[in-house]
Amino acid sequence: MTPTSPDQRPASNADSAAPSPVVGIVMGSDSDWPVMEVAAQALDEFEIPYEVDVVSAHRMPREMIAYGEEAAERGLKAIIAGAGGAAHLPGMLASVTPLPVIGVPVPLKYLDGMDSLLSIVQMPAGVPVATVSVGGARNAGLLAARILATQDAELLGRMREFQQELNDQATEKGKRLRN
Ligand code: RP5
Repeated sequence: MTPTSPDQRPASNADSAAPSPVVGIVMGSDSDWPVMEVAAQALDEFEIPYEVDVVSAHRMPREMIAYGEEAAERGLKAIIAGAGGAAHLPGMLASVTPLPVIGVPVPLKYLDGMDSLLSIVQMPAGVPVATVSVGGARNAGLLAARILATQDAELLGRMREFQQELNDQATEKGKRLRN
């Protein structure tokens, strides 16, 4: 993965003529973006409009709560939240929004991302966060696409095609190994 400067980070893939964002990609710091950008890429592949922002649970708690409280009314259907270390952002957002929240444990310099993973995955009953693997932002994007596809037959069809491509690629790799 080629790290992208925060300056190159898109605030959204939706231009003024495009539909409003339906997925919010948020993170605790712009330093999370090199890990999180592949979630945005996955949504781009499925032409799903999204927005991107930094909403730190610890450094800007009031803004973080407001983001979670307003997300559904603003038209978002799912939130992808990435954070590292004491990664409380996904869980805190899940506590104030009725939307599905997908948590991405961002690995930092120490502890190999185990701190981030355990902070995100170990939620109390009643407040779910769908946690992907450490650094698994692409799967977070794909999971958001699947959530949206439950209400969108055309998107569901494209997800099936994507799965077939994965199957074809794996089959081809096996063929090359056997020959
Ligand atoms: C977390 O602290 C962020 O999600 C980030 O992973 C980590 C470090 O943030 P910076 O010090 O790089 O801004 O809240």
